[in-house]
Amino acid sequence: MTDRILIIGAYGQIGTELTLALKRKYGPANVIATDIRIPDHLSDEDDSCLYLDVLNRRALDLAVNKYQITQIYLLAAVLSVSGEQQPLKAWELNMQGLLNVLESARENFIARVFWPSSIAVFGHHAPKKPCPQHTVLQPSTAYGISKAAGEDWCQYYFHKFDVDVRSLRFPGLISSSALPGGGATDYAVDIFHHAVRNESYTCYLKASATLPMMYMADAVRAVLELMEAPAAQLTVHTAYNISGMSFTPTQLAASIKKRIPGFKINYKPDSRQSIAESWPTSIDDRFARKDWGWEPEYDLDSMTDQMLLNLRHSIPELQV
Ligand code: AKB
Repeated sequence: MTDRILIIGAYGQIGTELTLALKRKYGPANVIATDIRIPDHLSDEDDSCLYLDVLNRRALDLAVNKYQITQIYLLAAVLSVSGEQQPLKAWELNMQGLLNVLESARENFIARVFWPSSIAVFGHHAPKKPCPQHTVLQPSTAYGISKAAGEDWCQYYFHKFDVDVRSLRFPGLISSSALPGGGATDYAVDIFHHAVRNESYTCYLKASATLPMMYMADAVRAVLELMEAPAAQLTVHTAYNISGMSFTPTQLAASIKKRIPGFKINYKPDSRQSIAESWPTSIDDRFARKDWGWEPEYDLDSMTDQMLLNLRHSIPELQV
């Protein structure tokens, strides 16, 4: 039977690139991209998108049945910084959205579900460097609380109801296609948008704030590889730690300066620094490597090259 894919939150930071990758893999006709915000201009490869609010359980079930869905990718979420402004909204969307998808998957015999977790599940009491797969989770943010609870629900639905739900604890994701929305790691994308315009950048984290990060091409490949892995090989049913690279704002700025010598950064840490301080600085991803062969391709310098190249091609005012 052909897989039929439902993506919820198709035009967010992960969805923008993952939707295209899934359309390439399964064929555009087999991928139903949905969001609550439909972009004005869609690319040729990406010419259809439906409105779907994951909090509307009936609409979700209707879509699952109408399009004979076999896999659901739930990407809609409120991230760490936005979640601190509206903690209950973060809890409602992140938690009720996941529960709606898990219930729909259970009732409609969906073959596989993907749901992203985050390094935000770790708090001050988890080891910082590297942070192991199995450790204490005492998240510092509403977003982290919803992701940690969500992981437990995924594991519960797996054991109790045989729902094959798979998850990754993403670090900060860096992409040239979509702007991040409201996370503590957003600086690592914003900085490139300033650099390609020859503008200096004021960083809201301390110069020395090391965080785990990943280039989006690696993140998308990780999702595809995890979702293809034979079920019998998977030993983690909460969410897998995965690692890409770790760097400080100073190291990222130095990598940009090697390519744009005039680039300047200054620092004005704000409340986002305390969120960053509660997260690990590097991630031990040995379970992902062993169970389904995870290996990142991009390091700091190759990611910087790719980001600058892509942004110079995609920002209209840089084309003159
Ligand atoms: C955020 O900063 O909130 C996210 C994350 C690490 O999950 N990028």
